[in-house]
Amino acid sequence: LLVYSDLDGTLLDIHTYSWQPALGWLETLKDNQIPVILCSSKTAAEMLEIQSDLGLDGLPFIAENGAVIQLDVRWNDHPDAPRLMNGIPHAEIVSIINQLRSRDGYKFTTFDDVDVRVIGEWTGLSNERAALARLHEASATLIWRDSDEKMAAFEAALVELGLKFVQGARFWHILDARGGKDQAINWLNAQYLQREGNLPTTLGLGDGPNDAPLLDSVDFAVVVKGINRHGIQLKNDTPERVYHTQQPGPAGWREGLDHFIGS
Ligand code: 2M8
Ligand code: MG
Ligand code: MG
Repeated sequence: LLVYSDLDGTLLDIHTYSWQPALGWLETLKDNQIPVILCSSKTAAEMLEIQSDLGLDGLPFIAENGAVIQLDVRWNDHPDAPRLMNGIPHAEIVSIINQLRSRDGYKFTTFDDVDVRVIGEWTGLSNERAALARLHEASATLIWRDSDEKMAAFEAALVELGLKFVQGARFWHILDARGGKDQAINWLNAQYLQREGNLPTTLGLGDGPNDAPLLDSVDFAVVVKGINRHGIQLKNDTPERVYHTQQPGPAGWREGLDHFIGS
């Protein structure tokens, strides 16, 4: 079994970032050598810290919504070790969105427009962690401050340029259309297949619209009750494959594992 999990609002409480209710399962999975592969909007710098907080050091992870893939530490023979970028770098994305903003007057504020203190206010992260949240390698994060109509036009302009616009819990993320949580999962599954000779069953957990590609790419999916009112639309939402939790955040994470693996 391979477990792919979103962080904010899924394994981590959306407000406090605590994972306490999931501790028992994290330990059981570790004891059984079942990899928990974190898959988030966060930067690799943030995820290295969180991976270590959760006792998952050395495992692969997916950062920046799939634009960045960290390899397993044991795969150091891989040409892209320690991590690879799926698409154009952060600086190029920033320059593109700044051009669109000055040409068409869209109103948004990116993580690059503000300092660490403001990011701390927006996210509730400590200054240290907020600084890590700015270290994007292959995506950009912003708060949208314009109409829905303007958003549709902005998104169309991004798509035209080979980028995509992904909704997180509180923010919007822009990355190369070649990257995504789904592409990253498929790429990692192929690595496991190649290195271990068989493809393990996959279980995914997520709470936001940006987790739909994650939840569509796994054998079994847990939709953790989220704060986003638009919810998640899945391609195959049968009760055998998809479990919707009653509880939000890490309590929902535990509930999902109880459901599929047993309490
Ligand atoms: C951002 O990600 C969340 C999760 O989906 C969001 O979009 O609301 C990222 O910028 C990440 O780097 C940061 O740690 C997180 C903090 O809540 O927000
Ligand atoms: Mg989330
Ligand atoms: Mg996320």
